[in-house]
Amino acid sequence: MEVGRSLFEREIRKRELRACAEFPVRFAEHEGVLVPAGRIEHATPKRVAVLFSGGPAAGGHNVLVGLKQVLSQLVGVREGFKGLLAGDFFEIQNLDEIKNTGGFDYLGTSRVKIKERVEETLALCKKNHIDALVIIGGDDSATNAALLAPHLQVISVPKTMDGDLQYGKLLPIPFGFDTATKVYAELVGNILQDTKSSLKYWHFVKLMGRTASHVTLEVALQTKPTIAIIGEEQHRLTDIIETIANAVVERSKAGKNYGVVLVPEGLLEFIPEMNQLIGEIDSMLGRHQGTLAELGPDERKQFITINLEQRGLFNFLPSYIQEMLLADRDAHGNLTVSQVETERLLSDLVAKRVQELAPGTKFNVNHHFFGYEGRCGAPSAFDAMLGYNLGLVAGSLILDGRTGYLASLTSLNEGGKAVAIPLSKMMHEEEREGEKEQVIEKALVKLDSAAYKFFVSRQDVWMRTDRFASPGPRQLWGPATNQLPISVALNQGYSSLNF
Ligand code: FBP
Repeated sequence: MEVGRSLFEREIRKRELRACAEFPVRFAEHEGVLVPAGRIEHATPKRVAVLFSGGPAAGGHNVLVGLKQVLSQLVGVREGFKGLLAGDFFEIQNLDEIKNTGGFDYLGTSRVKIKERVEETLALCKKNHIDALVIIGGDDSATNAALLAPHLQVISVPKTMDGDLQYGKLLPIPFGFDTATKVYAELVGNILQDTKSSLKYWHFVKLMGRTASHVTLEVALQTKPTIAIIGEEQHRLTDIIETIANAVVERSKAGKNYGVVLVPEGLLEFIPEMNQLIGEIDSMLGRHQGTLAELGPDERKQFITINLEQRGLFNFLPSYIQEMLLADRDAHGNLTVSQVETERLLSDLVAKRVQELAPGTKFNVNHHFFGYEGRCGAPSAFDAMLGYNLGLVAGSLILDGRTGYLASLTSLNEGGKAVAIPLSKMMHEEEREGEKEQVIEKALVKLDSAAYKFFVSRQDVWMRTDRFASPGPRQLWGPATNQLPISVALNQGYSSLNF
């Protein structure tokens, strides 16, 4: 174990991306994006605070290591914005122990929206003599960074295992996605091996990823399952059920009473009628918080659902789904999709439909949810290096006096280039909880993207013939170590899968 770890560290040091080794640099504006153009001459030492925000993602600890290398005074904030608002700061000293480790436990994290608490946040930073803040988080956290940036020096570092913080060529992928998808691809690959050995089960696997289906698409590209559903296709529930049920019947006729279906965690919100239903419930929960707090479960259900336009759909859904739809939302007002048993809903409805289409068809089902085990895995070589180098870039931007930028690495197949994207460029208007807000856009799977088109071109063959692939565990040395996520390489137009 020890030998493995030090070998890995040596490999990482060797691979410090060239562009980052040249930091600190001065930046010049170029079409709204900053590109490196020289060295910082007189950087003033600063007291810089750093926090994690949102769900953990592999590679986060290495961001801290990179930052510490560039900045002399680094202050950790415990539990993200929650800790910041409680003034929970500590001086970061030696980070050797957390190099190349998964999780966010060194600092902790939380989900807090600071829209209404900007003044308070600034006052706490001032009180604790913080000159600058580095926010490591996803789209909501980058929105928090954009709100603070005009008043305090702030740099955002893109993280999320969901892969939904992307910005064309300038931000190919945040850290955390590669590790999570490699962990899931190993697990799905194992199930594929099992099902083609035992020949008797259909496995419905829900894969984490709050909204976008990037994770499911990537895992599908790595494992070639029987069926993978991509939420962004926005099919109606009945159409999804019909597709899977037809596949079950067709395969059964060919003697294959087994298969694997990948289900993205965020699927329900993409199904138009479900989206409307969830929206109606969200609005009831938002408008009647006070009243609802005083009601028992049955009265609450009655109160929320009595006037719903989609009441018929609500009543049609099994109670385990109804309960989750009525549950309290997370800090950002989101349905907690990781707790909704979408995989079970689909298999229950498919089971019914299969018996209507071809009575007596064998359909034995297993359910799985691969979520938390992927987002905190020890980082893949890619995420270890991405995290570390993002830390160097963010620290250099701070020293260069920049505020309101998101640190990024582009041209990942050519040694990597450090860039900084103005957060203001990434903002757009969206309706959130009934109000128009400026937020960082969530990047969804584009149906005209190279990765999606590649998947579509293979989908039918994967359904009919078993092309199952089992990539095995992620590698820290050897040829497979350098593999980029396939969807990223395809979408960026890279000619090889290597970074
Ligand atoms: P973010 O990276 O956007 O914070 O989300 C990561 C994530 O793992 C989602 O995939 C998942 O739906 C959610 O967090 C689960 O959140 P929680 O930790 O609150 O259960």
